[in-house]
Amino acid sequence: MIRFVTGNEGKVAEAREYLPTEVEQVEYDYAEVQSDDLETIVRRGAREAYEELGAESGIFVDDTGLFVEALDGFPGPYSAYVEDTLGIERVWELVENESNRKAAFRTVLAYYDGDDLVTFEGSVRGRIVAPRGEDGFGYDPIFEHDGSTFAELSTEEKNAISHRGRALAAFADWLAEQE
Ligand code: ITT
Ligand code: NA
Repeated sequence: MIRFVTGNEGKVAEAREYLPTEVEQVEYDYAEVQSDDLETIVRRGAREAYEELGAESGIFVDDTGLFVEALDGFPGPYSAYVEDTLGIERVWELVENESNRKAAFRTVLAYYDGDDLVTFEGSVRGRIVAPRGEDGFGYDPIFEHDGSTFAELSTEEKNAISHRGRALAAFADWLAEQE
């Protein structure tokens, strides 16, 4: 069993589909300094959560951002705040009149078991479109890759190509090597 420290159930569903081991969701608010990059946030978060929650199993955290080219990488590390305040419809409106609508999702995971502190990352390129689709979560309805938005894909289909799926694949490989 490993623990996933997150308040985001969409992330947990994706991790459960991918990882070979049991994943327990734990809600704990580790410090996220918004000016920091994803890697710094997760390294610090995994260590802090492990020290706070105890050593019964390894712990991982996931920090993700949507980086829009025409907006110089915004919302990036501010993605959660921007989803809560502006909402994804208004992010689409910010990009609607740009000729360049390219964007990328990037995820960094950090795992800590009291011994190893390891990170895994994944990214995927796509473009920002008007919202479509009912599945997924967060920015999925406005992120299109290969003709479909991520909200038009099943969890399995999204994992096969997504930022988080790639990071989880690297994490799963590493876990398998530890056995
Ligand atoms: P935790 O920090 O508790 O894990 P969070 O939702 O705050 O949950 P992030 O800071 O990593 O997680 O997420 C940044 C934002 O990006 C947030 O609004 C998420 O809903 C969104 N997001 C994360 N992964 C996503 C994905 O795979 N598809 C679409 N949106 C995603
Ligand atoms: Na967060």
